[in-house]
Amino acid sequence: LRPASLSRFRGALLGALMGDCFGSEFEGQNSMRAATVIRTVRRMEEEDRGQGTLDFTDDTAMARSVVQSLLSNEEFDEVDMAKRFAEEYVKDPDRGYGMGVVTVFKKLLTSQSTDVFEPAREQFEGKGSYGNGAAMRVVGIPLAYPDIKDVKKFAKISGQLTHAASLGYNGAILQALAVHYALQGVPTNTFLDQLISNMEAVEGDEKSLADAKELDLVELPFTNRLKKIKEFVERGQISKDDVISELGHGIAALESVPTAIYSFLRCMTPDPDIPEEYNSLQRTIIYCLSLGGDTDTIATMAGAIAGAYYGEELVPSSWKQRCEAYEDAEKWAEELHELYSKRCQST
Ligand code: F2R
Ligand code: MG
Ligand code: MG
Ligand code: MG
Repeated sequence: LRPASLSRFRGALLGALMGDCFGSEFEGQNSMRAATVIRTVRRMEEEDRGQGTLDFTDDTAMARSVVQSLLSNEEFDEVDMAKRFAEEYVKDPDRGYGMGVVTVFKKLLTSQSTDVFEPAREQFEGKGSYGNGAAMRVVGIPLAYPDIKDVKKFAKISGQLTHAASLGYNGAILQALAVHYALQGVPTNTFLDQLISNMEAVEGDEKSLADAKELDLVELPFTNRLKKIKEFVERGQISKDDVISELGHGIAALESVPTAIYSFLRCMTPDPDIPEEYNSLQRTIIYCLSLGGDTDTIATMAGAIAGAYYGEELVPSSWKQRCEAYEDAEKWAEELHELYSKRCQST
């Protein structure tokens, strides 16, 4: 296994943080022209340091718990991770958590059961959540595990702590795979082909097939959207309305993870609506914000992928320094890089 550069690790965690902090200002709005987003972004950039920072939301709060759990145990530990999610929620409940997931935290804190997956299974009358909360926080997994089998396995299990529906945890697997391949610098076309072949297998299991059917979705829904992305990338010039209607910009994993991946790929080349003073990583985040809807989450996922691909060189300090606790992201990126490199040597 090839060790990836430290710059890519820092890019991934800082990209995710910037996406969340800048994106949360736009969460729940309609799509808008890039020029409108940029006017607000300029104000956000220009605020004096010391005037306070842009706060991160639940996306980063939970991503931090994933990373801290992986670093302090040097292994995936579901009991420890669940405890961190719940304790972090109690410490700061006003980070904009999903309406449903809060019930999971409360049960984790009071339950006598030793099964940490039980509260998640009870969500939505036993159907489990298909929200994007498992995907939005998963970046630490592909930064801790170089082996793709581990990436898939631990993205799934970490997701199942809150999201028992296959559409929830499969979204986490897809997002983790996207960061994994971005970290390796895999070129555009191979990137999508790899995601498609992996997701075909992931979504081909009994539960994923049954869940898709139950929700009246096409078979292999994530794979299907990845194929749509391929078509969009080949065609070019896709309108925001088409992106939103075909890929989504909502709170469900299926309505947001593919959109984040598309945004990353689309923004590899200049966009006539976004000034060239913004680099590819910034362009990716700005584009996500312009889609409206679940902007913090789509931008945090796209930011993680783009940051892993371009590395820290494209993280402008003017953006980074506006974000709450950016120093933690830098420190933890180094520690994850060490852990990842150690694992590369032992395989
Ligand atoms: N919660 C938000 N945004 C809304 C409010 C933001 C802020 N307070 C404001 O005022 O602007 N954002 C955050 O939530 C998303 C992640 O959610 P997560 O962790 O997946 O939570 P949950 O509750 O499990 O799922 C979210 C919603 O999806 C619907 N849903 C999920 N599974 C369902 C099912 N099986 N059946 C029916 N509905 C289901 C529910 O509406 C859930 O509440 C991120 O955007 C994060 O930023
Ligand atoms: Mg503040
Ligand atoms: Mg959020
Ligand atoms: Mg969100």
